[in-house]
Amino acid sequence: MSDGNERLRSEELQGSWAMEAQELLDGTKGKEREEARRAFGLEAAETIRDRTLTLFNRGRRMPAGTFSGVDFVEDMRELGNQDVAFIGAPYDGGTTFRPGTRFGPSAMRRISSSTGSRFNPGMGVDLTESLDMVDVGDVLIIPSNLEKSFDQIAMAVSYVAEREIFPVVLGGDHAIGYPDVRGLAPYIDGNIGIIHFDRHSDISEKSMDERMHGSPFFHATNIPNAPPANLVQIGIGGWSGSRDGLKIARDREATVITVDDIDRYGVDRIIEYALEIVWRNAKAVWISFDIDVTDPAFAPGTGTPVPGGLLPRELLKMMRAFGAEGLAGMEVVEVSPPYDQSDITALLGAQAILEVLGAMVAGGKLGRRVDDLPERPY
Ligand SMILES: [Mn+2]
Repeated sequence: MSDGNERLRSEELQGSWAMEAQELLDGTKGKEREEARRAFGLEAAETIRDRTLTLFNRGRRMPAGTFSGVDFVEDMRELGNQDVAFIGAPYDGGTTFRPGTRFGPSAMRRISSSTGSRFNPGMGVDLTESLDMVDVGDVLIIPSNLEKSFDQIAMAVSYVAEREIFPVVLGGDHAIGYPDVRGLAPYIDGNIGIIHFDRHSDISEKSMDERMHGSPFFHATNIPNAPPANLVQIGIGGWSGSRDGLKIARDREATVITVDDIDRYGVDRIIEYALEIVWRNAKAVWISFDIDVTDPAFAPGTGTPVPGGLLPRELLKMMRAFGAEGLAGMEVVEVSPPYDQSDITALLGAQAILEVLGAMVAGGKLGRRVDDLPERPY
């Protein structure tokens, strides 16, 4: 014990003791846990140099719950035979304005957690009866590296699609729209059509020298079986983020539907028109739902809000209509809890997913439908 006058020696520091102790504390339990973590999470994409990192995040900052309270698949080698897999992609390094969507997956999981049934009176569907749904947790994201994160996300979506399981990706900013389609495309035997809900056109080649959240559909529609002729953008408008995009959409002959178009022609005619284009010579359809297509009064929790967007009832009706025709997967992006109020944005994102799944069941496109229901009034 130093009396305060002698010179302090290193062996008298707790830090020195801790450095010695650390080695002895590294016991068999830790090693076993590490081995299991690496096996359960699968091998990371090739571009990840640190091979101790896995494809799915196992063991580092795990989500507190699962989407809609479904079972969590810890060992990804066991995935197979399920109908639906919820995949978190908590990446927000593609954000050009206000960040925070890395917390989107956990907010949608928390607000949707439920131990009860998932019955919808309008559809006559109970999702828990009709679908085998699991949550596979989060893709292991590299927060500072967009391209490595793309490789991880695309590989994770491929892993699910390869097993013929319907992927539901919980974003994340809209940059993930590109790797999501890239991961799905090899498993579609023909062209993929894309329904893209957004206030922004998100089809610029780059912003700030990178493939940021304003670029997913430039790169997605460069994929040979995801042609821009089958891209339908719904809800475009406002005063930000669409000038360059409209030029590219014109050059590529994509379809752009504004909020005024929906006002003028009505939701039903827009649905009919969008379905005709998205399915033309296509084998499958993907929904990319940017929550900011919604009026910020109903969805304030997003990085780049634009007043005057769609109303939840319009939006959910469209989701049901596209779901009923069958889909190959969907993503919900740009839910940003730091700007949310009472979780209403996360709740809308979660409900859009449930509406799509329910409509797919009711339409006989996914899972097991009850066929002897009474005749519907309309
Ligand atoms: Mn947007």
